[in-house]
Amino acid sequence: MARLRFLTAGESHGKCLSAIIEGMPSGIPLDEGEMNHDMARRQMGYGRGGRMKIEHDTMEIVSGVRFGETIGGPITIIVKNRDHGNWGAKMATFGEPPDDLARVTAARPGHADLAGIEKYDRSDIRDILERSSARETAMRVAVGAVAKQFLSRCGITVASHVTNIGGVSIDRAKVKVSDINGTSSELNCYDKDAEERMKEKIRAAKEAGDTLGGVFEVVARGVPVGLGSHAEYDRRLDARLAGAMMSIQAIKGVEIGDGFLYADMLGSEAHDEIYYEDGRVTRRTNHAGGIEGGMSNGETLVVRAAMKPIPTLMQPLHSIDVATREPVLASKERSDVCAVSAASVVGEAMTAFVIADALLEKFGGDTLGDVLSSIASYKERLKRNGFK
Ligand code: EPS
Repeated sequence: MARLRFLTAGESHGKCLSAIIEGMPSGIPLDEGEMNHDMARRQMGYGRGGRMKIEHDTMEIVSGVRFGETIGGPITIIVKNRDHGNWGAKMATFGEPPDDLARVTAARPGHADLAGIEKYDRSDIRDILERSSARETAMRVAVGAVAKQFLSRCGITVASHVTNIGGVSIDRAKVKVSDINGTSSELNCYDKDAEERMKEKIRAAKEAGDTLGGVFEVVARGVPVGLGSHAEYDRRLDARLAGAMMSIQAIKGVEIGDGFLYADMLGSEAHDEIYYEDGRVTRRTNHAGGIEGGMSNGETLVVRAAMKPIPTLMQPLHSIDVATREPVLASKERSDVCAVSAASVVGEAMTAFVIADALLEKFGGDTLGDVLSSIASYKERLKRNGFK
């Protein structure tokens, strides 16, 4: 069923991060500049920490692509960690730990530290945090960048924006879903007044040694009717999107379309009435966020995700030392105050990957040409029946 898959590997301060994508058709032209633009967008954002000044994340593709085109084999991508140079012996693959190695033993509430060290029976929380770090999201964006290149050839675009940071929300009357087009500001926010207030909130949190979360929204246009399926739980497009979004570090909630707002509505207010006007099937609303019955319905896809505040606090919370069980304050690592704008770029990437997978499931094909001709003949039928 799932035709596309990927794995990522690498520690935050290891030599490099890597990913392998398997199942991409051959013949997809890849624009290196566009893909690296997404890598840079993930690094931006008011409230990011010192690490982003060290790294200049660029994708190095080492397999599956020749002369700028996919060739059908697994695509391997590497992103080097510049900061590894500062960690050397502390992150060595072999040999003894250096004498001055300071083990991390104060678990951070909200992080993978406590459950991870217990599960994997390690004595240094670093063995857990190096992999649980959101640095891994660099590879999600790299994978998503390849998926986006494929989708753009199929007439599908994916963009995002930040709608809330620490309780400061955009004015929905000012920002329409149709405005979200990929141009980004410092916080990837389309309401300039709200963005200023969000920055103020981040500034205050930083001063207090605290952190902030928020909400972002991903919008996908050009998705044809009928991706996913109502027939089985694991073929439902909404389930696949929700799982993919929830897999992003620090995401604790996902909504499709009106999501939790539905709970307050009457059925007569909630559903998008169907019309047939000038030979076309139309809707006047999109409460469903482009998915009905687990399938795309031809409207714009709208997915929202809520991110919790980053668990590394400069004014640390109460915790325990995992070696002694003594009460301690949680460990402090260099970190971000707020990374919601970065998470929005990661959300785009995961959405692009899920749509690319669903597209291949429906249209198959070993080559981009096969996929495009299959889409074209399907769209002929859709057109006859009044769909876009
Ligand atoms: C991140 C890299 C990390 C953190 C952040 C995201 O780098 P470092 O730990 O060296 O500062 O800045 O990760 C976390 C907030 C976390 O809890 O792991 C990145 O590349 O996005």
